[in-house]
Amino acid sequence: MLFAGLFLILLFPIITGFVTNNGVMRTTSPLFQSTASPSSTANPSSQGLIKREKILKEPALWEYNFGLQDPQLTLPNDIVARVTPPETYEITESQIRTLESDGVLLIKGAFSDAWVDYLRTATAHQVSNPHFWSFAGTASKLYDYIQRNIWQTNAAFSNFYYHSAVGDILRQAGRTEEIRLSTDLLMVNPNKGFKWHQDNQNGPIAVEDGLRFWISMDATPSTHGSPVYLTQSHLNTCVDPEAVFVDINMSGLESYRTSQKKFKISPGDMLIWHPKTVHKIDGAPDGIWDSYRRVLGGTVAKGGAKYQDKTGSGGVLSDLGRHELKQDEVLNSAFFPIIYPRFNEKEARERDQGVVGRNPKDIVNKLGGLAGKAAGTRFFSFFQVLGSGPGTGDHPVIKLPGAKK
Ligand SMILES: O=C(O)CCC(=O)C(=O)O
Repeated sequence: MLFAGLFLILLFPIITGFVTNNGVMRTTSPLFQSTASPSSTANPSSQGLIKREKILKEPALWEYNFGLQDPQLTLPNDIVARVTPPETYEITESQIRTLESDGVLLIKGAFSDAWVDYLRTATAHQVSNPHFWSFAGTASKLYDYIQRNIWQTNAAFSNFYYHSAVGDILRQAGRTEEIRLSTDLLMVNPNKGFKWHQDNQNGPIAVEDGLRFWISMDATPSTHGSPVYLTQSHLNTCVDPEAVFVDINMSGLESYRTSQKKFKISPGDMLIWHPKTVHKIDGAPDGIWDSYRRVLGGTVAKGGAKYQDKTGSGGVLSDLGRHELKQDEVLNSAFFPIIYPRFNEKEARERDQGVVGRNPKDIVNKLGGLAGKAAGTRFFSFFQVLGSGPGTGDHPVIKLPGAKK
């Protein structure tokens, strides 16, 4: 019964997507283009004269792929996959202090054009060959394409973590000697955007052990899509640690809500923030992206982080693998691969062999605890923040056992 319920929940978005977009084929969109021009004011479509068209249409049911994918991309800078040590990139003490005091840091041009092109090509391949694990977010129209733990299924992304300077940047930002990838997300075009929220899909780690990262392959359009943060809001003591959505008019946030940082993003820019920092992404007003906004983001764990079993809470959604870690054990597992000082060959091999991943049994076991009332409500709230809840337009409503509304 429970299995049937969960199965329906997991299938719901795909069924909805299929019915509402019956027969819609993917566009032969120029995803491989090096720079998609942001929606510009000079564009008649953005002035309401021409109906705006999505640059990317959602996949049909039969287009989804399973298992491991490898677009066999050549890495930039003569890097030999699994041989060359990761690159380095120095950030300044002043940047680290900005992160610590403001709760968010923008590093302009952290990744070169070569890396941006690499990520765009990897994304283009992924979107043209959609993976099954993307269907919940993609078919329900939250994003044009979104997939959690993309590094597990697509070798181009794991190679990015193993060989780029991402680990080196994050270890400096976190003042730590080790970085493990806790969870990641490939996010293409956040349709109607994310409302104000804090992050609690950080994988199985404590908030203080996590650092959020966000690497953009595109410029944000001039009219929408900029990330906005409440400066210093990581210091707040009023937002429920389990909350996803945050009402910034709530009592206790007065001193933070008046100081907002809105970032103008260019390709290769990287944002790093504290998981408690309250932030939002304003989507396209009509939910239609006629240019690309491709981002690779996620959470890394600092050295010494201990496994936190989140079974029974919404947090488990970012930890659906069948590993053997138990509460408070050091996070030392191929499911959370080390990327600084350098990748571990055994962990990388286990990824390549498909030992690391998810299967339906893992999901049923781990989501089982969500059948409880309170947890169900929180899980529901996670989908709300993605814009799929009531009052957010035409997105489907996902009902869970125990969810109140
Ligand atoms: O860029 C996005 O689409 C969402 C980013 C975000 O708010 C997050 O990763 O927490």
